[in-house]
Amino acid sequence: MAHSEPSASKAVDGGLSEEFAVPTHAEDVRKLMAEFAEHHGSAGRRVVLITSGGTKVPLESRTVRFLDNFSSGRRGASSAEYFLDSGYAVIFLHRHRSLYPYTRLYAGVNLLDSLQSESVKEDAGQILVDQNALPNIAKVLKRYQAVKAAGLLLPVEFNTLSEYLHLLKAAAQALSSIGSKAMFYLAAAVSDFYIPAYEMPEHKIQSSNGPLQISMKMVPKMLSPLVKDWAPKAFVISFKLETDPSILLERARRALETYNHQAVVANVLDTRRGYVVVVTKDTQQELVLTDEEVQEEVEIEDRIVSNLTAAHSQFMSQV
Ligand code: 9Z3
Repeated sequence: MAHSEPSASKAVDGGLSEEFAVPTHAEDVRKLMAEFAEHHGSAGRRVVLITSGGTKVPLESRTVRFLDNFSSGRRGASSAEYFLDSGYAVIFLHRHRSLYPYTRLYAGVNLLDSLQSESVKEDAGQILVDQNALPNIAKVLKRYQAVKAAGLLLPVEFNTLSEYLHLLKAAAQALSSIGSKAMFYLAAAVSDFYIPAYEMPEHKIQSSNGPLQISMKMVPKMLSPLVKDWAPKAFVISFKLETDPSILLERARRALETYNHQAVVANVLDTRRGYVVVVTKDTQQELVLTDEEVQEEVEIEDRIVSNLTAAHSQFMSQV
């Protein structure tokens, strides 16, 4: 046992700072995000915080083993591109090495296989790109460079659940200054369970001690303080992932009732690329891609983002 058990009194954040050590860079990142939000907000731009990728939960303090939540990061990364296309500035809070906007389009490609140096002098500073290996590269590069030059994308990385939770809190505080211009698009796959520091063994768990039994605590639900205290004017969207379709909508509705935010995007693991339901208090909208659209490489994130940006406009006009 590494630390003593924290006191029973819990802060408004469900005990976040008591149970999870604050990352050393959290305050610097908060300032960066606040400057980004103020800069874009004062230019009349909306800002979306996208969370993307899965959280990692360590089983040992000097971590050899950990539990991971599944998410490739594709939904977050592709949505970031559609939000940028719609004029939003984007804070991209993502799991280290999960898919990233624009580069995600070449995720399966070995870069060295798509470059040619034949007939090019080594020191000439020029290299040929194989257009078959990197299709549309010039177009994608232009979009990426335009976004970068305009400072419209702020990437922030997390690895562990603890980093994710603290950086989400920092982001929410940073975005509170722009009120209803802020959107939270919480697509990251976040663990429901963790082992508190005071129950975690310091060293690698030994298999010589026999089969492993672990008991995990419930992760505090950050959506509650986010909606109530940290960014009460923002437009907040959470995602609900299930593997059993029969319970999906009931769970999505329950999340809306519990946290009182604006919408839940409900999806089932196997069908998430072609079917989601956007659930709000009064509506339930299915977004579906036809086989033809899948063939044409239409992405469902395009539909999700159009749906939510329109709802965000309506939300802003009502406050
Ligand atoms: C999602 O449901 C995302 O749509 C996916 C995207 C993780 C399925 P990929 O990254 O997949 O494109 O491979 N994210 C939310 C998952 C989650 O942990 N939700 C919590 C829950 O369902 C509530 S916030 O309880």
